[in-house]
Amino acid sequence: TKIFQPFSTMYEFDSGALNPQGKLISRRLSDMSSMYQDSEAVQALLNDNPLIYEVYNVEVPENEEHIQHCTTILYPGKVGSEFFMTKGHYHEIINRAEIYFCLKGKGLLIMQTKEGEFSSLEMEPGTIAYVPPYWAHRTVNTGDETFVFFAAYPGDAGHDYGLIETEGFVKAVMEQAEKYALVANPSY
Ligand code: S6P
Ligand code: ZN
Repeated sequence: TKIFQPFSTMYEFDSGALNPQGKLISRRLSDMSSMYQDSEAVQALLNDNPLIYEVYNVEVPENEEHIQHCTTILYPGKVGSEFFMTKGHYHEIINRAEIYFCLKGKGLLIMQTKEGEFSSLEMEPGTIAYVPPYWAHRTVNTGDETFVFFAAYPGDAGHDYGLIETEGFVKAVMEQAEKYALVANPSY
């Protein structure tokens, strides 16, 4: 067996970034334009193509011995009245769980199973959310500042975006009367 060397990473409290930054994933509206409900609002924003979120991913081997860990920085904003959100996914190995720890801002963690069960949890700094095995998960920035959370999950979990890309989540998170509302997604 090859022994892996211990190491640490610094979390930058102001930005939510990691140092060293690891593998950086950036997603703009054009990377997920079909996931928002209001296609006219999408078209109107596509020229600007806003940055919606970034993931700073500590690079460890993608196998069951290891624990993947990363921060997600989800910017505030809306497409029409739908809040900025992550794409959302099932894990490729679907029975792999995950822990989210909110560090900054506020948001909503929405989850669903393939059987159509739906659940949501509010996140604020200090909230530790548990995403159990079999639940797809997406985060939504329901506030007006940057929403940041740390995530840890089994090294071999992988990401399956397919079903979410075609069907979406059971509910969309929209702004209504200066609060958020969970609204049925007609294409689910
Ligand atoms: C990974 C974990 C998060 C997300 C990240 C971006 O299992 O759930 O790190 O990857 O928040 O979301 P998404 O849906 O684009 O991967
Ligand atoms: Zn995940």
